[in-house]
Amino acid sequence: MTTASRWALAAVMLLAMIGCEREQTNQSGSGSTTAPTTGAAGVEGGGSGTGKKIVVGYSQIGAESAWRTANTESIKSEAEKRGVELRFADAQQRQENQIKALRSFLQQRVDVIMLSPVVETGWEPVLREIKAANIPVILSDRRVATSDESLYATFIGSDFVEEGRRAGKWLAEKTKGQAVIAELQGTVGSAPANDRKKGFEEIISKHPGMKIVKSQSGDFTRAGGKQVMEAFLKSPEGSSINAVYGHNDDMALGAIQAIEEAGRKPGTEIVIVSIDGVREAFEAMVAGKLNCTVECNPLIGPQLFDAVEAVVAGKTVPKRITVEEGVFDQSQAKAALPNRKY
Ligand code: GZL
Repeated sequence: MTTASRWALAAVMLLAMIGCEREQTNQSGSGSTTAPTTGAAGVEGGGSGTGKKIVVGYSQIGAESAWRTANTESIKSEAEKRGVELRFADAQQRQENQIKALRSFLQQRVDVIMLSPVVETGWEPVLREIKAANIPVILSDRRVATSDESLYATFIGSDFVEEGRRAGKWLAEKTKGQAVIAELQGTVGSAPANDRKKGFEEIISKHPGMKIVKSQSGDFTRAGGKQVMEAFLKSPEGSSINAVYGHNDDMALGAIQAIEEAGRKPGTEIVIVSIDGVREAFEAMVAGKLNCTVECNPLIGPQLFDAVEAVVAGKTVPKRITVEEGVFDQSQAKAALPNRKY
């Protein structure tokens, strides 16, 4: 074998060894069970411009309400439409499951992490770990309580305080400022529950004739709303209740069942206002059992993935992106129902 061919063979063997080494680093480094990802946007020669799929790790709260189901559908369908690999984790409304999922996405070196935080507090440690790994975080639907805005790229979701104000204004007008109110709160510690309570109370505090006599969490579920309303109706204040404020439609629909089972008339004897604007709320308004729903738009998939693509491309996005929404009562329900998208 000539000297030249020996050198050529050595070069080929050296290149083969380097190739194997890189493959092992990718697989052990990323801890990924699938093909190595691009890692944080632009790292490891991946990221935009290489034709590789963007990989998003998404921690969703659960499937507690019709709103959440529509929100998940909007996000999954938009990821599919844009060719983004969405790694989806359902937390069943438990923060510890969300934190576990976030750490797993960190290990997988996804390009972007998306989070709908079930409660406001307890996120800073894990968000700091993610920031240290230079993986952008997008908050979807609900915010986290932190003074360090560098822990996330943007928060896309509704203004829950305004939703609470709208519910309070509608009820004040409907009852001419005279209402004995039962309040069905959302998940304890969640941004929508905290803020919807705050906005509603801001308005009814202006009306001495409006008073919340019972208030408890139904955890945003229909079963929870029914159970809590049953207890309210059996309480000493039960017979005086003539209005219900539900932090979401699912709990209000459960309360309607409880009111009917107690032999009272939802929508007339007891006026009911809630938030979300899901299809079944419109059907209940057409049936005269629900009086008003304040819209909270779950269809934010397009806005979320606009933000994903922007951060992967290294662009800055506004820290806060809000969602357009309205208020619907029985007078508009029948006409609006055919056009409802969730
Ligand atoms: C609001 C969302 C709330 C909905 C509920 O953006 O977080 O959680 O109002 C859902 O229906 O469970």
